[in-house]
This record gives sequence, structure tokens and C-alpha cells, in this order.
Amino acid sequence: MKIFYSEEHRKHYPPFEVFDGGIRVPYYENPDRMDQILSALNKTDWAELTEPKDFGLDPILAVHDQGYINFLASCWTEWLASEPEVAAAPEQHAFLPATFALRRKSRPTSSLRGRGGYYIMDLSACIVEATYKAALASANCALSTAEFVLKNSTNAFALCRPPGHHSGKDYAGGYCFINNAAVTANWLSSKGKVALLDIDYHAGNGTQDIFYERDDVLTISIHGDPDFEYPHYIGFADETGEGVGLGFHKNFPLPKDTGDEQYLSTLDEALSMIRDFAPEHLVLSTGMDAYDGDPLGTFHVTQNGFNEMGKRISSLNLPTAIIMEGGYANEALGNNLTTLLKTFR
Ligand code: SP5
Ligand code: ZN
Repeated sequence: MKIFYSEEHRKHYPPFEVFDGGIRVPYYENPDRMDQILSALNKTDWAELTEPKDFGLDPILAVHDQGYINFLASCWTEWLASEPEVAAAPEQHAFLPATFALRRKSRPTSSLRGRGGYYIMDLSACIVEATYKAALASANCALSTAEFVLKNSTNAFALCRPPGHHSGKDYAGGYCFINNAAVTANWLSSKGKVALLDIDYHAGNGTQDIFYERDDVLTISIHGDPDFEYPHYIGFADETGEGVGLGFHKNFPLPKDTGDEQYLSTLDEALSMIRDFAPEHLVLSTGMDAYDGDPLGTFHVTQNGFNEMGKRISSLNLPTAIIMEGGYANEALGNNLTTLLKTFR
């Protein structure tokens, strides 16, 4: 299996994030995740790692707002230039907003703080010097995968870091800056209908937002119920699309402690929707944080569960762009992922 991967992510390693209750914790979405995955892939005889090519900004700007991308590009240097304390010890700092945009119609004001609260939705999308380049390389891994899937009518995997599914048209959040899966689905949508299935433990809010009013990309997310879980305000069952997009989005919010059996029967419902939609391509937002041992999750999906998920999804027999999202049980991440991926060979 072709796997598109870039080392460009490595220096995107913020020194902390801010958790519930305001405590600073080490950054969970860290480069060790990729090392665990790479080491598991290297033990297989089917993983073929390839550098992504550069697609430029056009396919990204087809999904994201120009002002938002400009903000990502210049945030760190602007911050460094304006705060002597940061410039004195950049490795101890990460940019985060302190005030968030209001629920009324608001605008990105010109100050960095004003843009920060407008373009960032939480305290885990930390920006450091390497963030923007890492996010671009990650999107290029996804686009390279899309191109390969299209040309060869087969499956391929984008080992993306940072992940993407919490990032909307004009905002970062949940470790995500550019929505790699959305960029991919949008890019593929010029060749026919696309289904995007999100199996990350968290609701794919950014993806939902981006395609909410479209009927050419069916988006489905299976996740922890936002009644108790991040991202808290989106991902409910009654959100089903708007305008021509009505009926082309589906959320499956599941309770705490969901295990293999309940997960798989929900997956079957999602797969039957995809069959009915009859897309040309599938994009799979592949978070592994539904895993039993995940520090950010509450589900109990086992390695065997991931194997069964992979078998059922791959039996759709659709050319599939598999896009890496979350998954934080680093010691199990590599094996869980290769277990899922190998069903797509
Ligand atoms: C891509 C992805 O999986 N992003 C997830 C971002 C989740 N951030 C949520 C932070 C809230 C942490 N609450 C943790 C409780 C641990 N016991
Ligand atoms: Zn997640």
C-alpha cells in the first residue's frame, strides 16, 4: 500500500496544551505518534512510504478562507516580533488565544489577539514556528493520496500530522489546522460523488461545517456524544445538512463505554447509507482514539474491533483515500492502525 508521509511535522511540537480546568499538560498530539506508526509500518511487508508532492495553495483555498490561511502563515512570526518574552525563550511558548469570537456576527480584527480568538476555537490548536509548514505538508500527503487513489483506482494512506477534521473553513481547533480529509474530498469531488466517513472518536465538526450545504459529498461521523464529549457544540444526531445538503450529513453520537459490538452495528448503518449514495470515491477520516486504552477517549474498541471495522469498510470496494486523524494511546497506535490498514490492501 502506498503511504504518503513527510518529516515536515516533526518540529510542530508545542511545549504544552491547556486541558479542561485550565491545566497545562504535555501536547498529546506529538511526533512520537508518528514514530510508533512508522515503526509498526516498517515491520510489515506491504507498506510503501513515499514523499508527498506539492499541490500549492489552490486546493486548500478551495476549502479554507484566505484570511485564515494568512493568519496561520504569519501568526508565529508576528507573535515573536511583538512579545519580547516570547522572543527570549521561543521553545517555551505556543500561541493560543485568550478571548474567543462571540456568538454574534463577528470579524477578525487586525490585532494578532483579535485574529487568534477568531480563527482558533479552543486551547489545543497551539501554533509554534513549524506549525504552518507542517500543516501544508500534511495536506500535501492527503492530496498526494487522493491523486494516487484517483489514478490507480485503489486505496492509499496519508500519514498526516497534524490531523485535520476539527478544522473548519476559517478556524483551527483540536490539534487541527488544515482539514486534510475535506481538502481531499473536495479535490476528488470534481470526479464524481464522494463519501467521507469519519471514525475518529471525536465528532468531525470541521468536515461537517465545510460540506453542510452540499449534496455531492456525503459526510458521516461516528463519535462520542457531544452531550458529554469534545467538541461539545456540534455533532448531534439532528444535524443532517442544510439547503441542497439536507440529508447529506449524518452524525452517530454514541455513549461513553461504547464497545466493539455497538460500534460495529452503528458502522453497518453508516456503510449502508454509503452504499445507497453510490459514490465514486471514499475518504476515511481515520482516528484511532475509539480504542479502549486511549487517554482522550471513553470507548472500548479493541484491536480485533479495528480489524472488523477495516474488513467491513473495505468491503464497500470503493477506491479509498485513508487519512490519518487522532489516536493518542501511542504504544498501541501502530499496531491498531496497521491492523485496520491491512484490510485495505
Ligand atoms: C484530532 C483529535 O482527535 N483531536 C482531539 C482534540 C481533543 N481535545 C480535547 C481536550 C479535552 C481533554 N479532556 C481530557 C480528559 C482526560 N481525562
Ligand atoms: Zn479524535
